Amino acid sequence: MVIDDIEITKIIFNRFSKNFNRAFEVDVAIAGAGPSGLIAAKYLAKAGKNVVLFERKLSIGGGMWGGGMSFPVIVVQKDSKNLLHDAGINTIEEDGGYYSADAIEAVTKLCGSAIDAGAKLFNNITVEDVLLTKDKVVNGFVINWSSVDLAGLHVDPLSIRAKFCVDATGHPAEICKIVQRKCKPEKGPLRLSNFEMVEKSMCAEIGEKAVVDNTKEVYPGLYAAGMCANAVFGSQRMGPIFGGMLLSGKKVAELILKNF
Ligand code: 48H
Repeated sequence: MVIDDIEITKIIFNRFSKNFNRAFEVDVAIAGAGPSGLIAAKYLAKAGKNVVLFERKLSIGGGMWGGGMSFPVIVVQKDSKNLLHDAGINTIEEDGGYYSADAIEAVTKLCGSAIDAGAKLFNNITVEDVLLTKDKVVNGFVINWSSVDLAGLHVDPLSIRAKFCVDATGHPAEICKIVQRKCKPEKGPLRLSNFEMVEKSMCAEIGEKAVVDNTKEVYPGLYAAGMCANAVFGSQRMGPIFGGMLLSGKKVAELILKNF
C-alpha cells in the first residue's frame, strides 16, 4: 500500500466535515465535557435526541481527571453509584456508605458511553456566546476554535442552533455569565440577574444536595448543570465528591426530555 499524504488529509477533512454538518441544527447543545456534561449528553442521546457537546480543551473530562489534589480517585455516594456502573465503571464500597472509583477509568468510560449512545463530541472548540431569538430565548451557541481564542486572534465565530442549551462549564459558569451580561433587559420570570453568580466555600453536605436542586432552566432555553448550577445560585462547593455532578447531568437530561 502506498501511503499518500494528501489522501490522509482528505480523509480527515471530509470525515470531520461530515460530522460537523450534523451539528449545525441539533436538539440539545452542551458546553463543557466534565462529568455533568458527559452524563447529560449520554442520557439525552440514549433517549434518541441529537446532541452535540463542545469542549474547550483537547481533553474530555473536566475536573474529574485529577480526583482530589491529583490523586486520581473519585468518591461518590450510594445514590449515584449506578450511574458509574451503567457506564461500566468499577467501584469499591468504602466505609460510611461511600464508593470510590479510578478517576481515569471514570472519565474514559463516561466519555465512551456518551459517544456510544450517539452524542457528538467536539474538542478544542470554545463556546464564546449564545444565539438569541428575537424574543430573547437562547437557541444555540456561538463557537470558535479554542486555539483562536488562546492566540487572541480576531477571527469571527460560527453558530449552531439547538432547541435546548446546557451550560456545563463548571466553576466559571461561563455561558450563564455571558447571558447575564449581554441579554438585557430580561423578560419573564427566568432572570439570571436575580442570581448571585458566585459559589460559596466548601461544605460537601450542602453543596452536593444543592447542585442537584439548582440544576434547572435559568434563562429561557438555557439550563445550568453541574458546578455551574451552584455558581449561578451562590451555593457551596463540595470538593472531590462527584455524585452530585453525575445526578445533576442526569437531572438536566430528564428536565429537557420532559420539556421537549
Ligand atoms: C467549551 C468549556 C467552556 C466554554 C469551560 O469543571 P467541570 O468538570 O464541570 P462539572 O460541573 O461537570 O464538574 C465539576 C467538577 O469537575 C468539579 O470541579 C468539582 C466537583 N469541584 C468541587 C470543588 O469544590 O472544587 O468541566 C467543565 C468543562 C471543562 O472541561 C472546561 O474546559 C469546559 O467545561 N469549558 N468548554 N466552551 N466556554 N468553559
